[in-house]
Amino acid sequence: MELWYTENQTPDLRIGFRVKAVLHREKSDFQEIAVYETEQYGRLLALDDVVMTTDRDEFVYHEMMAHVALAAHPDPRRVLVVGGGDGGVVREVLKHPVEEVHLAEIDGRVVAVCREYFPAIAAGLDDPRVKIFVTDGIAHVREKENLYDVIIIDSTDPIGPAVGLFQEDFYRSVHRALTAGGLFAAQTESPFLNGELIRGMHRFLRGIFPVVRLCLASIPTYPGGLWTITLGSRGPDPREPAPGRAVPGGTRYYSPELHRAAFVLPPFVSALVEG
Ligand code: SPD
Repeated sequence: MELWYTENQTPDLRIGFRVKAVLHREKSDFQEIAVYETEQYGRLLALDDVVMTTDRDEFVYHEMMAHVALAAHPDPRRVLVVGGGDGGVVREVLKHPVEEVHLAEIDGRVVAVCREYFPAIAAGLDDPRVKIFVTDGIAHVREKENLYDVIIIDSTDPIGPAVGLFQEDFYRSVHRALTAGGLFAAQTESPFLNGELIRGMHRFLRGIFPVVRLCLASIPTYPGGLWTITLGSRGPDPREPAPGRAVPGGTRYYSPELHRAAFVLPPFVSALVEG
């Protein structure tokens, strides 16, 4: 009998993956964590039945979440990743000459499961520059002031414990936790399915950060296939890599040309973030 993993992306839309094997399933204190071996995308991590990452398309999301913000900063030394317990964003951040990377992940079981089933994604977690805090990212950020050059918010969808990561109060804390020329990047969902969320976030972000931008990446296993990353800056405009910044080689989606191109928005997306 064929086995399928199906994500209900909206009440009217599903995406299905033919499954070779269910490798892991557990209920942690926060969510259901599952790992499937799929035919099309290799290993797939699902949290509460929502696709977080897959072996075959993870590079797009993790490279864009990390490199756009890092390359836009002239000298990023201390970086915070909120969420992102799989380690994919941390792995990419470590390709820059950073001094310290803090990971604030609420669910320590996600880190443990990903170390076991996604060793290539979790590869950076044992780097001596990385410090893992198993804690609520919102509280972690609230307690910090003028500490991080870059903050990357690699959250789950805006349901359950992640709701606060899409709210104004949290971004006021992000602003405070950043250094004077610092910037953040946050995953902000699909322009096809979450337009009003994106519009609302950009409205309040413009009241907090002098520069707010949106860029796009193509992620086939996320709802709608086209994904948004929102950046807010206290200093540089993230649409360009900072002058003279060397960009890490060996990336498969990100390049300096792609960096600039990712900010060219189709009119239906610019309409979400203007006014
Ligand atoms: N709809 C899924 C959005 C998930 C974004 N975060 C994924 C975590 C991968 N590091």
